[in-house]
Amino acid sequence: MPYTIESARSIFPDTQVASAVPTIVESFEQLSAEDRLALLWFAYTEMGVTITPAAMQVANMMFAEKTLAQIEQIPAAEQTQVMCDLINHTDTPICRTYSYFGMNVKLGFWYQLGEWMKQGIVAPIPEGYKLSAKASNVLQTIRQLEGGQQLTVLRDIVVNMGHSPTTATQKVEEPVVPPKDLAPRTKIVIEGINNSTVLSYMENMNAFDFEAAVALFAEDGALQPPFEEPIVGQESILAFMREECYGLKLIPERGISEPGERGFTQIKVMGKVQTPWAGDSVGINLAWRFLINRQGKIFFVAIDVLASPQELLNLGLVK
Ligand code: ECH
Repeated sequence: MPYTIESARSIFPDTQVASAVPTIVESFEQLSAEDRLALLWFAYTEMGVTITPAAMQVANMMFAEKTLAQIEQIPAAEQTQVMCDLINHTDTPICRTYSYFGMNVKLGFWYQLGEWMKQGIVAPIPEGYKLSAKASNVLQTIRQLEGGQQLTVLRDIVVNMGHSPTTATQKVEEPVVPPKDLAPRTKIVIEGINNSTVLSYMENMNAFDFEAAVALFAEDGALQPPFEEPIVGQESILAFMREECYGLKLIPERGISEPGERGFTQIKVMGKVQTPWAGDSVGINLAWRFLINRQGKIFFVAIDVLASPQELLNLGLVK
């Protein structure tokens, strides 16, 4: 049987992914809006990881300026209402606008609101706010996660906020403002891997040369980001990379390559990724699971956040 995207998703089935992340996001969504707002504030301000605005350079913040200025000018009670609306996915003009922002703009938008909350420009969380027992449990679970997983939880929550009408959600394409210079090309060495497609993939991603990275995919190839459905086809993958991958640093460490069916090759690489939002202070532990076709093109690659650093050593070798 030839591979399908569906069957490709289960290569290296013993990879242990950080399933705590979607579980926490789900229980978070059950809480009241006030609790969710306060919980995010506590989680963000207590997080061991420092968020830097350096990533704002890769975010096209121009898209959020009008909305931010609007929020800055309204009374405190209305500011809190806007934030609760965003958290509640309420159908308001601001929530609709927000849902059209790209991932980095959404993060930059909340980064700015967080700064304003600290300075008293935007309504802070009421002093002495007491979380419900359920919310305290969720916060406690977040506290126990490693830094990379805390970042992933916050990002996933922020990305899901706002309101997108269920019909005809044609996302407005943001004009791309790539950094002036491509990042310097650095040669990648991965212990146990000499597959040139995989090595070129890592090098091109780190150079933000997404056209070259996408050219390594089969035309109907797919990329599956952590906790998401696969993105299929070169054009869609390129749009995704332009929106979400500037500033990422891929740090693959070691891997294993084994023959698949019909001349395909399956390759698992373990390593880390750094986000421009946290620089080199956090490495998110990852696995890339590649399925390379007979022509040496990427038919499928899944990127998984690993359950624990110990998983970095789990190459799926038969014991
Ligand atoms: C305040 C209170 C009110 C509510 C809110 C607040 C603000 C919260 C803020 C949160 C900021 C969070 C941030 C999180 C950043 C997370 C970044 C992550 C990046 C992961 C990247 C990965 C990349 C993987 C990939 C690889 C590939 O090879 C292919 C592509 C791709 C406090 C005001 C909300 C401000 C900044 C987790 C995993 C490796 C799949 C992309």
